Amino acid sequence: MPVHNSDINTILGKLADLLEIDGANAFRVRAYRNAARTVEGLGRNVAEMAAQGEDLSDLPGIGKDMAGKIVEIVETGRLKQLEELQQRVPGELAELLTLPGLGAKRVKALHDKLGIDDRQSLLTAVQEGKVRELEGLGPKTEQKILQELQRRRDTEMRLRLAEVEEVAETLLDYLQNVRGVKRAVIAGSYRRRKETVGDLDILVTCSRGSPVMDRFVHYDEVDEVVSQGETRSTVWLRSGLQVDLRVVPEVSYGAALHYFTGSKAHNIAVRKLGVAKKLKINEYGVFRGQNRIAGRTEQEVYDQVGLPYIEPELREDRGEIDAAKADNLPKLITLADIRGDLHAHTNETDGKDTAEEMAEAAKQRGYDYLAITDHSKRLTVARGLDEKRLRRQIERIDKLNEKLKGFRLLKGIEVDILEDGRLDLDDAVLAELDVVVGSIHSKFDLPADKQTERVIRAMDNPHFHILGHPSGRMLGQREPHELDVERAIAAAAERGCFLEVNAQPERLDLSDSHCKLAKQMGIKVAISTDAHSTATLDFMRYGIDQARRGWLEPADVINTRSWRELKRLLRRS
Ligand code: DGT
Ligand code: CA
Ligand code: CA
Ligand code: ZN
Repeated sequence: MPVHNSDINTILGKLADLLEIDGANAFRVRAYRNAARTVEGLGRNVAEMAAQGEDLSDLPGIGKDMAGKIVEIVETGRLKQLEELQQRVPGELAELLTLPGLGAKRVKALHDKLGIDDRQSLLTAVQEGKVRELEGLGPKTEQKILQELQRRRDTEMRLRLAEVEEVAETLLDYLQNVRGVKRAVIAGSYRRRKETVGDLDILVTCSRGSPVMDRFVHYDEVDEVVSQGETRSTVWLRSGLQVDLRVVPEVSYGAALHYFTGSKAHNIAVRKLGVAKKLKINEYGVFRGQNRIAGRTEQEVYDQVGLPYIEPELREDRGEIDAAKADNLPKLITLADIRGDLHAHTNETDGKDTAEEMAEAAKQRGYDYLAITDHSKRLTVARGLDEKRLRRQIERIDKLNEKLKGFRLLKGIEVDILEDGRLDLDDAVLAELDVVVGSIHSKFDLPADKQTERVIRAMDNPHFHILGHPSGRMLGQREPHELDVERAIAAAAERGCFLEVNAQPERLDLSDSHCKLAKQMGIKVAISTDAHSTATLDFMRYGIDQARRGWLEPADVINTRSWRELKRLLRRS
């Protein structure tokens, strides 16, 4: 990797910031800043200069010592001194430097005077109005910092649904057991089963005098109480999740549940329908003038605006209101509709359990079939199968099937799609399989047209059935690769192939809106767990959540079929 001047500039600048926070001598700090500026404004590539043996200490403002550091960056792409400093200065403190109005000097002041060492302590200080009192930081800057902190929390601090689930359900259970609590329910994006959750919104109804608020703020996992009131409190949990709890009267329960389930866009659309009927709809109920005419249940709210009940997963204002008006809402798929799983690994490659154990676990889940789809040889880190090993696995599965009663293991592979769109295994062996899942595990960075061509070429192979984890995204970790999903869907439709909804909680790939697009374009999907152990066969329900958000019905999903029907679907003409 060639080192650009801007890389050097960034590293030296960061070093200067951390030194300043760390309380280093002001001259030293300035020396780094000056050197950074010199490099930035040089107009020549410093790495090349160094390679040609030029003495960097000839440059203005750069001494012997500094030249040595620049050479280190040029040669290694890193600076040891910076890395050591990053160990010492709290990482979160350095992050505060990127907030509006906060340079190193001010971050240091925040740290020394107010004990602020991370985003959360800064947020609290801002909310308490302490920050504006520091020199040079007025209410205006404070407001800007607050906005930026909230924006970042909204975008980056979203947790994956599955991570939130355990924490959320344990808390819910705890609240349900508090004296006087009648109902406790989680609303918000969690109830809509969105792939990531910003914060948790819990509603409670209870009898007078119930200590629910008190119990809530004293819950074991609470890290910090942001606010506490009679009907609303907000806390941070140790897991990094913010939770809002609201106590609502029984007569408002349905209206409140509807309101706090959202989405906001859906609420606005429903409220508009109410306005047309001269009704006011809010979290307390449905009102005509001063009279509350509905609000005990969500159904009552929808009744008032003349709509059938709309499932939470659909409440995104993506057409559900019109569909409801036309009595044309999808009858969403449920976990009970699933007859088998079409993507699973064993300990032959990077899975944990044997094919037999996987079969037993799938059987226990009430399935009729499970496809064993281990990796192919290109994926060496997973000890991918070559033709020979795959043939041996095929034989073993044939044997296993002889003794499995009322259940069938399908012979499959998750074959790598090579850079040019060829598949990683011979056609002859692919032809012996029941299910071929093709996936991209390399060259994620091709431009969209190349990546799309690659996928379409793979589908040209007559043995190809299902495109595995189509976009390659990892929630919060890896952006989807550039792929024209619409074209890929169209190509799959033409060729009689299918797309996967990978149910791994960090993948959920296809996304909800791409599920919907696939349905609109008339192609079916497979909802698959990509399980690497018996336990993770349970990820199926996250795939179902995603599919429901994508409007999918049982008929849109191939693994709701019996093996006989599925076999026919997989046959490419
Ligand atoms: P999140 O937390 O970012 O994952 O997403 P939500 O949908 O849970 O959003 P949140 O926690 O800000 O608010 C919960 C629900 O409360 C939201 O889905 C709809 C409702 N809500 C919040 N603010 C407004 C508003 O200004 N107008 C209306 N109509 N509803 C709102
Ligand atoms: Ca929320
Ligand atoms: Ca909230
Ligand atoms: Zn894969």
